[in-house]
Amino acid sequence: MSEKLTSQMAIEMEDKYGAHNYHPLPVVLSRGKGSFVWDVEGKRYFDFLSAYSAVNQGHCHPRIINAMVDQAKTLTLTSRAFYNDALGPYEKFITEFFGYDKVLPMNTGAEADETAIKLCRKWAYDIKGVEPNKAKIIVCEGNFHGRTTTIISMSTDPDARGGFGPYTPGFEIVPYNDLPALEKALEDTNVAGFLVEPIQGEAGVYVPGDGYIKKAFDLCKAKNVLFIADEVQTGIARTGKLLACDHEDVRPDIVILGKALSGGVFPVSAVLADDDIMMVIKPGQHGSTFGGNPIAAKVAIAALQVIKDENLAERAEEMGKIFREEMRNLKSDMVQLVRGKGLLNAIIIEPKNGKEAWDVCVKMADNGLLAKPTHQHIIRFAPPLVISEVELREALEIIKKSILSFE
Ligand code: IF1
Repeated sequence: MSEKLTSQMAIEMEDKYGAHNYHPLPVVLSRGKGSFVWDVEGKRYFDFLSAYSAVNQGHCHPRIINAMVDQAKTLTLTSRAFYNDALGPYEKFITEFFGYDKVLPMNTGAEADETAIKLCRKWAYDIKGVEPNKAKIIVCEGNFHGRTTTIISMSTDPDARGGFGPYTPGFEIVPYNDLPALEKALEDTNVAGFLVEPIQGEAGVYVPGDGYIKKAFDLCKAKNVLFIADEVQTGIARTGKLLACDHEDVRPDIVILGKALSGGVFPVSAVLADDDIMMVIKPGQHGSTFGGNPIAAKVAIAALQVIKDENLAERAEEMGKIFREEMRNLKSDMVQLVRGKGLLNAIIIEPKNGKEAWDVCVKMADNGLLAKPTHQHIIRFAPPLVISEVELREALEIIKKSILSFE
């Protein structure tokens, strides 16, 4: 009946009927398995974006998909007006998994960040004793926490925030990886929290200096300020530990999770905290229709169980070392710098003969590997953590060959 959809047709349809809020690489994907995705013409690619680290467990992981399908056939949504028999067991599981008293379930990363902001402010008024409407949250230059109006209010990226004002007040911006600036900002007694990405993703996989997270945490503790870690992108084994904060043995007061909490199956996010913080939110003060739905509960348990059973944090650590070593050995003056932790890595591209990071990504796509430039000169490399060493070495050959083709 209908003719088969080609890549060209799919691109034209998105262009015509969809809002132009993205500029994708011209690849139309229709199937995924493990470290690979296939386009509508059947061409196979290594996925080195993993949906921005949502697909840490690999595409269509059978245990996660089965958990979803089984629950989808049984009960999908009750709302939180009633109890359901999946949420309680999930809450017990995830709080024990990460070692916190309580969880507040949401859907997207941005919603979980919003939840953490509200929680922090409420804690400031109810517990810390900040005067009404005076609470401040310190955030970092170059941050990325999502797309809501409040979250873009604390962004320093002109694309993310420009033209969307008026902005939500109550945020103070300090440079990332700058302890003296943080210490100074913390002198204000109205400061309630410090919200930080342990590695800045959108900023270009910007890894702070050793000890930054630990010292920032200690500075916050000295001032009775909540240390809030946005682990939406860095969490769930991506950087070689369950949480990126684990690298410095920091236990944040509030942890924000999203993306890989569902293995990229559908939106599941969460905020973790202990009772002295979480219990400031009372019935009716926060929530979401879909947050904590039975499918999400089952999917998240399966997704976390896979992380543990397949030792994905350890794999990320080992494979990441190979990736960085191999890339640092590449003799190309187009590669200025290689940085990252675990399997969250980036290379800084020095343009050559007018060829930039975007051109390298297009070339890699031609050669069967997908990655995305960020900030014009940075390419992020974040394959699913299930990638085998053989697959990784094959992928590295594609990356090297693509870069060297511009020499
Ligand atoms: C897009 C970036 C990655 C995040 C952190 C919260 C959220 C994100 C640390 C919000 C989301 C995404 C969203 C995605 C692109 C992407 C991204 F390049 F923009 F920065 F991953 F690197 N905290 N990050 O990274 O989560 O509401 O999207 O579920 O297209 O905007 P969300």
